[in-house]
Amino acid sequence: MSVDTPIAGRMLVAGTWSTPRDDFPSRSPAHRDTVIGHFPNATAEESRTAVDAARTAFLSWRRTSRIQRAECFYSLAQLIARDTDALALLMARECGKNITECRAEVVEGLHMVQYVFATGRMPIGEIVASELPEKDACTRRKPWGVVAVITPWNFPFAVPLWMLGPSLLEGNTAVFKPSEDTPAVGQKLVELFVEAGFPAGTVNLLHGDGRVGEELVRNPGVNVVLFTGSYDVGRRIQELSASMPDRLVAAEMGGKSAVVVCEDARFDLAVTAGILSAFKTTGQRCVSAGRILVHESLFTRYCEAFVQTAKRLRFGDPLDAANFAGPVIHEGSIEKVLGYNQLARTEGADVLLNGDRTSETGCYLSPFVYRMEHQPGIRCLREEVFGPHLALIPFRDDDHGIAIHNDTEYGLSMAVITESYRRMRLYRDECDYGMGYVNLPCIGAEVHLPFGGVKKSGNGHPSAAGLIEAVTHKTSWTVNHGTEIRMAQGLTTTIVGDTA
Ligand code: UN1
Repeated sequence: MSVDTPIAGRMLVAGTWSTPRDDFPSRSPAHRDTVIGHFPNATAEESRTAVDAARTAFLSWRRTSRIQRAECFYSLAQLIARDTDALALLMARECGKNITECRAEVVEGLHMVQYVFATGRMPIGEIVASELPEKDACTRRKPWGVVAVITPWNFPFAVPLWMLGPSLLEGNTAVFKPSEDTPAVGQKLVELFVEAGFPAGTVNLLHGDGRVGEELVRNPGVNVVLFTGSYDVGRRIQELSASMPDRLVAAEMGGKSAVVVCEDARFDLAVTAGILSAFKTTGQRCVSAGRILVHESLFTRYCEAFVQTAKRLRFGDPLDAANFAGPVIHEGSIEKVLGYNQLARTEGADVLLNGDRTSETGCYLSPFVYRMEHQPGIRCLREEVFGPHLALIPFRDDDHGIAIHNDTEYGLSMAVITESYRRMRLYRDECDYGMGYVNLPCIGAEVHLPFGGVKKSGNGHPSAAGLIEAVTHKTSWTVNHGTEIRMAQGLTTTIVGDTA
């Protein structure tokens, strides 16, 4: 099929693809007139059927050997490797990320699948001692059941795999709802799961907007909701789930990450780290830096070098590998970013690069860069923008730097640029974050590490390799090899009447 033929959007329930429907289009942010495909918006009935299908499939999938489940991921890895170029191209067209970033994301998804396969033969529990020598005790992990996977457009391939991988390996089944901005990539991923031989009902696909997500979350047949996206939606999911006693929500909800450039920083490294953190993916990673904190002794020089470099960045056609980054995702995002640029001006920003719309046909924005002294309560220094909007903030000493770093309601990722191991340790211990980096950008996590944050950024259930904790519950199992009962803690076994 030519890359220009619009994709017929279908949903997958119990192993059967629905007939295509044209409820909403997926458009390329690079050319709003280019339609990637037409997709159905799942009805309440379709959502219920998908959860029922996952529940039915759970009964047999959880009884399949863990190693057999892992081997399905081996097949999936082969297919992802086979289709890497096509997947990257589809992603670049649908979400506007540069083709080089899309390829890196496919590789990140592949790494997750490889990790899941490789952990299939690893231990899943612990043998622990009992007080009584004739007893053996161990811990085991068991799957919860049905997992709802609700994912964002900015990592439409890797983030679903962070969630689907560990969930399915552990014996759960899933209902997956990709973002309505990237349904084509979501559908392609599910086609690969089917081709890899995952049994009917283990992965079900629903398309649609927030209403479909809400139907899923309201369904008591869903045991776990895995969500990455905005704080408001994550909060709503947690509220809807609060009345369900056995519902677990793992939510990753954005950030206002910072790079801290200390007085002993390697200067060029600090500029590169700042630029990549702020503007890779056009500032649309949840880990993107909205703030660069620079020691006052370097501040003027850093601002100049940063602006000179930022001016040279090319934001353009996602299919041209020579471009640094692409457009933002849609018109709503343009409005939001321009709104924050305006807010920064009214809050007293000293604007160094005046970010603005640069195209009528695509959602292109140039970077907005400003300097500002930190003061409490300044919204543009505290709130997530999710676009090319960056504050350069001077600080006096490490205590001041740490205080500014922590003065936001988010705590996702951070980087400190320093040559001092003492200073590095101070930032490691005093800053609020889930993922910390030294002499690196604050983006670029690898899948075998937990991915999550604190405060408004996450509720303590990190994704990727960290997700095994959320998609299983830990059980204990104790076996008596004696021929009579002896109890722990010296508890007597005498039954009333024995001594009479
Ligand atoms: C996200 O921004 O939503 O750490 C995910 C990174 C990538 C994943 C980002 N591995 O930048």
